[in-house]
Parts: sequence; C-alpha cells; structure tokens
Amino acid sequence: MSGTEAETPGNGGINTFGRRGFLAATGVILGSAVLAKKASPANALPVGTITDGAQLPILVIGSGYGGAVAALRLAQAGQSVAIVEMGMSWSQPAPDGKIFCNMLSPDGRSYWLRTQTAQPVSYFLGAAFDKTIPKYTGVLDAEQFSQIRVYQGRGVGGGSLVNGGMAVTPQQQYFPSILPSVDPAEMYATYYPRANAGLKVNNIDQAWFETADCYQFARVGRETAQASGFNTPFVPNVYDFNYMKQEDITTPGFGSIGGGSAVPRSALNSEVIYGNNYGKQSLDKTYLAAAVATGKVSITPQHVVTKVTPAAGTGYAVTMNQIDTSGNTIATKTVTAQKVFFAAGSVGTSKLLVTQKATGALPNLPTSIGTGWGNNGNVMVARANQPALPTGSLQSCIPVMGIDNWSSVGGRAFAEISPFPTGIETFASLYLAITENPNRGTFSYNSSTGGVDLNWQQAWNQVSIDAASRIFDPINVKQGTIYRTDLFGFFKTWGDDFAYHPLGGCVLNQSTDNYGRLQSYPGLYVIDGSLIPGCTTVNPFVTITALAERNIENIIANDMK
Ligand code: FAE
Repeated sequence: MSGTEAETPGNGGINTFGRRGFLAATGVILGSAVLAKKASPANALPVGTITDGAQLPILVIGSGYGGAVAALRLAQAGQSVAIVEMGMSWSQPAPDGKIFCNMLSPDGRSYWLRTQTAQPVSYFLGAAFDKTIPKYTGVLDAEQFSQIRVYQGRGVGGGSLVNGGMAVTPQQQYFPSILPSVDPAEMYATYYPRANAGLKVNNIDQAWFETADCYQFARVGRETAQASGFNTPFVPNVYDFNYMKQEDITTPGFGSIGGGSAVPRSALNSEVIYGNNYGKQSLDKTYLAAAVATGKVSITPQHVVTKVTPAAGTGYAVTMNQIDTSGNTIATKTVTAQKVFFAAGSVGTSKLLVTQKATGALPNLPTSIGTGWGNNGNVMVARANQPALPTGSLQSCIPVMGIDNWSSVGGRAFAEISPFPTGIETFASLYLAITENPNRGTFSYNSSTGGVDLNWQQAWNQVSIDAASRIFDPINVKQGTIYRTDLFGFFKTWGDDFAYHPLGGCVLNQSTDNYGRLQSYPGLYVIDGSLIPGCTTVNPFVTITALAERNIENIIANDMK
C-alpha cells in the first residue's frame, strides 16, 4: 500500500478528527476489532508491489470475476501470476473504524474520483439529494458516457465489492441465446456448479425470510406480483445468510449486544453499493484469497494499465500508471509479460483494446473489437404501494427474490425486488429489471480526447421499459397503485440512463476464439464480462465466472505446457 493510501477519504472534506474525535474513533476501531474476530474482517489480502522492468510469466489486468478465476486456476496449475488492479486494496479501516461507508452517509470512499455522489436513486420526493464528497479513489465508479452512466466496482475484488451479491444461474433453456457458441451441457454439468462453489453461493433460510422485518419489502413485492399471476423465485446470494440472521435482533436464538444485533450490521446497516464491511463473501474472501494462499499470486492495487504492445523479444510490454488516492500518477512502470489476461471488465477491457488497436499498439486486433456491447437490458422503476402494504423502515440491502417473466416472448423481463433502505417507511417497491433488449453499442477511440466513447442511445432503452411494463403495469392495475415519479428525476418514472451490468465489447467467438484467445496476438487473452454479448437473462456474475472457469481450463490444457 502506498503511503498516500492512509489518507482519510473524509466526508465533504470535513473528516476532521481532532484528538477527542481520534480517541473516540479508536474506541470504535477497538470495539469493532473485537467484534470483527467473530464477524471476520472485510479484507485482509496482502498488498503486492509490481516493479518497473519486471519480467513476468503471466500478468492479469483487473481483479474482478474473470481475473480472480484466471489467477486461481493458473496458480493451481503451477504458474506464477501477477495481478494489477486500478482500484484500492480495501483492507484498512478509516478513522471511523470502517473500511466502507454506507449508503446513507456517503463520503470519499463511496465514489471513484468524483466530487459529488451519483446515486442510482438520486431524487426523493422530486428533489435531488446527491451530495458533495472529497475526490478519492472510492469503490464505486459511475462512469459517464454520452447517454449512459455505467456503474462498476473499483478495487481488489472488482464488482464483487459493490454488487448486490445476487448469484443467479440462468435457466438452461435460455443459455443458447446468451452464448451461442458454448455447449450448454458442459456449462450446466461442470462450470456453473464449479463457479457456484468457488463463489460460496448460499440460499436464504426461507422460514426466516417469512418472519424477518428486514424482508418485509420483498414479501410485499412477492404478494403484489403473485396477485397478478407472476412467478417470484428466490434467488441465491454470496452474502452469508447465517451472518445476516445474527444482524437481525428479531432472529430467535441469537443474543444481542447492548440491545443491538449479535454482530456488527452490514446488510442491515444500509451497506451494499459502497461496499459491505461484513457478511459479503466478495472475491477477496473467495477466489482471490484462495489464489493468494497458493503463494504464487501477487496483487498490486492502484495501478492503471494504459498500454499493451509486443515486446522487443518475446511477450508483451505492458505500461501502467501507479496512482495515489486522488488519482494522480505517481509513477509510470513498464513490465514484460509472456502472457497477458485482460480482465478489466466489459468497459475496461473494451476501452483498453479499442485504444491499443487505434493507436497502433496492437494494430492487428479484429475490427469487431469494441462491438456487441449491451446493458443486460437494465432499467429501474418503483411503485407506490397502498398504505396497507408498508415495505418497512429496516430493509436488508441484499435482494433475495425476483419476478420472472422471461417466458413472455416479445417482452422478456426478470425483475429483482430491490431494497430501498432509507431508514424510514416509504411504502415504495423498487425493482431492477433485466430485459431482452436487442440494441448493441460500440466503443470507439476518440483521437481528439484520447478517450473512448460508447455510442449507446438512451432511447434504445424504450424496448426495456416496454418489457418491464408488462410486469408492473398489470401489478399497478390490480393493486390500484401508481409508479413513483420522484426517484429518478422530477416527474420521471424510469431509471433508464444507467446500467449495473455492462456486458460485451470483445465478444467470444467473434473478437476472440471460442475460449477468449486474441488470435492475432498469441499469449493475449480476454477473460471477463466483455466476452458476453450484451445479456445474460439474469444478473451476470455467475455466468461471467462460469465462462471464465470453462475458458481457463482449456487455456491451461493447451497453452501452458
Ligand atoms: P469487474 O468485476 O468489473 O472487474 C474488472 C476490474 O478491472 C475492476 O476491479 C477494475 O477496477 C479493474 N480495471 C479496469 N480497468 C483497468 C485498468 N486499465 N488497469 C487495471 N485495472 C483495471 O469485471 N451482478 C450480479 O450477478 N449480481 C448482482 O447482484 C449484481 N449487482 C450489482 C450492483 C452494482 C452496484 C454493480 C455496479 C454491479 C452489479 N452486478 C451484479 C454486476 C457485476 O458486479 C459485474 O457483472 C461483474 O463485476 C463483472 O465482472 P468482470 O470480471 O467482467
């Protein structure tokens, strides 16, 4: 960890811990350290430091799902692997004793190099409530393209640090539409089970769900959906549900500390998109922890890869900027790696590859690089329930149920019943819909800015709105209710200008071979969400992980002899 990383992210620049504040905070830290033994700390991975001029057998760019799978399996096959990650290693508590901040009190830790939050639900009662924060390398990036804002995790663990943990395996009947060149039988027999095991996916205790106050919102979402004839399956998650039960003082059989919960709260303390201090089995606790435990994997945070080009001898010269917590470059390093895995996520990998092609660093990449990008059909919406159906002031931030209408040909949708953890009763039901949307965007290099543009059009989301409306219009009619129009803008019903699930940009069997090899450059591989052309029919990370498991097995067998 660089010296600058110890800087306090602060809150609005007013994180001024004087001596009394420091002592109070120390008390909090000590208190939580004692509790943390029981609760397991958020992250304890060692921090590596890659050196300028290093000669490496294998470099992995990015530490999300694809990168974590690649590193673990390569290490288990006897290879030494260096991972570089542009975000921080989220391993040290700030003076408030917490590694991450919660959604009700966002500070610098929340957003990647922004001076104002960019909350997905950014209005309430029609008024904007984004707030000023200090610029810091926070954990959630709200990357703004011309007509879409794409949320991504930044840090060791990638999207697993910020996501809702919904670990959903698509129905097999729909798999051919997701990845047409991949054999469904082997995915469902081998790689999805392997991914679920590696991710430590678990299921909620359904009896507890029926009584827990913190899931009243989901029970209301289920009741209103079922009344209109929709299926409402439970969905698995990587959040440890045994831990969550102990967060809930209403759980029978668990004691409580000082009248509070038996363990420090996380899901029940409005923590999720800015990180979970406890409970979530993010990649730093699963794949990455196992990878580092082999002794063959190092992870260097706060290094942004900018260039990959053939080296003078063999392998590839990879240039990266080491950054401080304000995003300033403090060193530029170039290493040589015999093999390079692009695991920077759909947006990160697409941006890197499009840039390398356009600037002549990797001129022979195929022309399809940058194409086939989709938002998994993401749109958000909320309904106002009748006063007889309160959704609860205490809500678990971990969604556990969906409304499945994917069988509705011509308007397929799978809607997650999302929490709206404001701490007060809102009577609102919030949903994130994943829909079938055939529109696809393209990344292109912008020579005047030196950046990469994405040509996604907000109007393309009308297809998704129409599909989601096939669930929520009938529910509103049956319930005699209306959409909330005060959460995504002033008199705006749909959250249709952002996405949580970027997919594609370097599509399998188009821009790569059928296992992620960039064929014009032997030794270069893509192993993340950019391989999947735009939609997974459900939340995507289990599919990204399972595909990475499939591809790395083939690559180890054939390319690592
Ligand atoms: P990802 O996890 O994004 O990892 C890429 C990593 O590469 C990141 O750590 C980057 O910081 C790093 N990187 C990028 N560029 C560079 C560079 N130039 N140099 C060095 N490092 C770089 O990619 N999915 C679900 O299935 N269930 C959910 O409940 C869910 N909820 C979500 C909630 C939120 C708020 C968000 C943002 C996403 C959610 N997702 C969910 C999506 C999921 O997290 C996402 O599909 C995966 O994280 C993508 O995995 P990749 O390995 O492709």
